[in-house]
Amino acid sequence: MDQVKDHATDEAMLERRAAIAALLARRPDDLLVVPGLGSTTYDLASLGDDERNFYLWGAMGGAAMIGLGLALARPDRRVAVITGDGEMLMGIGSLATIALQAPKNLAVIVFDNRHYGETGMQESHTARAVDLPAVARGCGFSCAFDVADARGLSDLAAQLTGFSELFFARVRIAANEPPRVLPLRDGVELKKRFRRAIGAG
Ligand SMILES: Cc1ncc(C[n+]2csc(CCOP(=O)(O)OP(=O)(O)O)c2C)c(N)n1
Ligand SMILES: [Mg+2]
Repeated sequence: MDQVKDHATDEAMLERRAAIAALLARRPDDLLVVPGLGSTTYDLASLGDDERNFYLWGAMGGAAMIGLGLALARPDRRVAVITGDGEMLMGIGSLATIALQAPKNLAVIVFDNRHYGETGMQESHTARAVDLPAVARGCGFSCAFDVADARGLSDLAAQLTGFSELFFARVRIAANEPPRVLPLRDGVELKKRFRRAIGAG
């Protein structure tokens, strides 16, 4: 688990749509993705729809725990939660439970733009003090990466193609708002097709 190195530099911030595209460019068949509500859902949808995506339109603070449930229920799959800093902060205690359970098939990735982008770009706690990888480590994650540039992103993308240990990653992204790409909004249908996609429906 040492492929992903910290490469924090002062280079320009990563752009979120380029970041999601790079992360999932070689998405393996078994990878289920749970995006947080709002921007990360739009980011994921910008890559094209996929029934292995469980889009969240609400449940703020719940993305990581939904990922934990999936990872525990389906040890034959890998699960990546890709959420925002505000969403992660709302469910920050989930990191403690996830680290204790430590499913080997779960990745928790936070797109940290230091703002609540979806609701008008109010500053979040990560803009001032909260260091998410440090929080994850403090909760017991043995792997918590800090990704700030293209090299780090490419390491993280490689990691996602076949990880075998729980990890956390914060991806530092620019606080911009690309045009929204809205996937299906019917929660019942989203659940049904996701269950079908993983052979549970
Ligand atoms: C319980 C609850 N509180 C507040 C909101 C409003 N809300 C929706 S998205 C969001 C901010 C999300 O910020 P972040 O996760 O950092 O995503 P970003 O858009 O910055 O990528 C907020 C406050 C909500 N949907 N549910
Ligand atoms: Mg944010």
